[in-house]
Amino acid sequence: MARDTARVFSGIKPTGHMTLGNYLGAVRQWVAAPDDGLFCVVDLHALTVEHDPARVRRLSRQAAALLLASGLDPERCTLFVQSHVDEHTRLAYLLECTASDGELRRMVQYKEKTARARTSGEQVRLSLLTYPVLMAADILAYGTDEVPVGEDQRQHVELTRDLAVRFNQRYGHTFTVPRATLPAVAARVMNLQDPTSKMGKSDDSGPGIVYLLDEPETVTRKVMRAVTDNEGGVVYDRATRPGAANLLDILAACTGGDPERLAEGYDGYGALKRDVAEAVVEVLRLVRERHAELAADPAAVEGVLRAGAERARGLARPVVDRAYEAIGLLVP
Ligand code: AQP
Repeated sequence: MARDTARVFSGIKPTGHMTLGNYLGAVRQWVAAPDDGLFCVVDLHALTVEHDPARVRRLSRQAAALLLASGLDPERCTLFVQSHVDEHTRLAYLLECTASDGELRRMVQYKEKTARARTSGEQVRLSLLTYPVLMAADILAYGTDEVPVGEDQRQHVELTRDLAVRFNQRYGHTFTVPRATLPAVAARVMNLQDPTSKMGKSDDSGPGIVYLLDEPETVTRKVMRAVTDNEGGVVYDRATRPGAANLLDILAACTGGDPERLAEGYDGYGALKRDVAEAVVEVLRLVRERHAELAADPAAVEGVLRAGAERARGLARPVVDRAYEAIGLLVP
């Protein structure tokens, strides 16, 4: 039966504490999505790099609580943990039989992370190469139309589209072809200490990253120490003045303004940083308050995840069964 609103799916990896980048780039779009969206703590993706099992478990619970605290309403959407729904890995294999080795080796994240791992002498897990295919399965299993993500995930959603189209051409129409939706501003929030690098939750550089649960004083300290430049005035130019542009993007995302227009209101960085700090503290205040309530009731969060997984299984199963049949397997 045709749906009258877009089906939305997206996920977050429990690889670190959730950041302002996750919130402004992705989670806020999830909260604003039409009813019936599916949002997932993609725990299997966290196993693609060196990990501590106890930490992944802890961060998975925390991510679920933070998504609820950010405003996801379990009455209006489905929130679940990826590893609770077997259909994702079931479908991933079929998509591995659809993808080529070359296209996965071209993924920017794979190239960057393997280069980093090799420099530090770490082994590169095979799953680091194949995980974009699992991500494609996450998305395609639900007949997803829209995938709200930050800029860094755009390439993986493009791969998902390519795989859906290829599968449909080879085996008959099976998958909806999804598209990435990015926020108008703050699609790539940069590290405050290194505004040419993304603010990533698995990075070690604490002072450059604002975490959702940072205390207001910590947020203010990090913003006030943000790296900018020595040029005069405040101008929005991502290429030549990335530090200022990042602060203006954050301010625009928090207040609903336009970064170029906002720049016109400042002569120097002191006042800009003060306003950014205040705006971020205000946006995060409610999230921190709600999180404190949810953290005191872990059983409620687990109940949401249990119900979410059951609903997700029911939605994914027929789609994945159709794919099994289409590719030539006997469905029991
Ligand atoms: N800095 C960011 N700005 C805007 N959006 C961002 N996202 C992540 N960082 C930013 C978006 O948040 C969603 C979930 O992100 P993720 O869990 O896939 O990745 P991460 O937070 O970037 O975590 P890692 O472990 O540090 O990831 P890697 O090393 O892969 O970059 C996504 O929609 C993402 O776009």
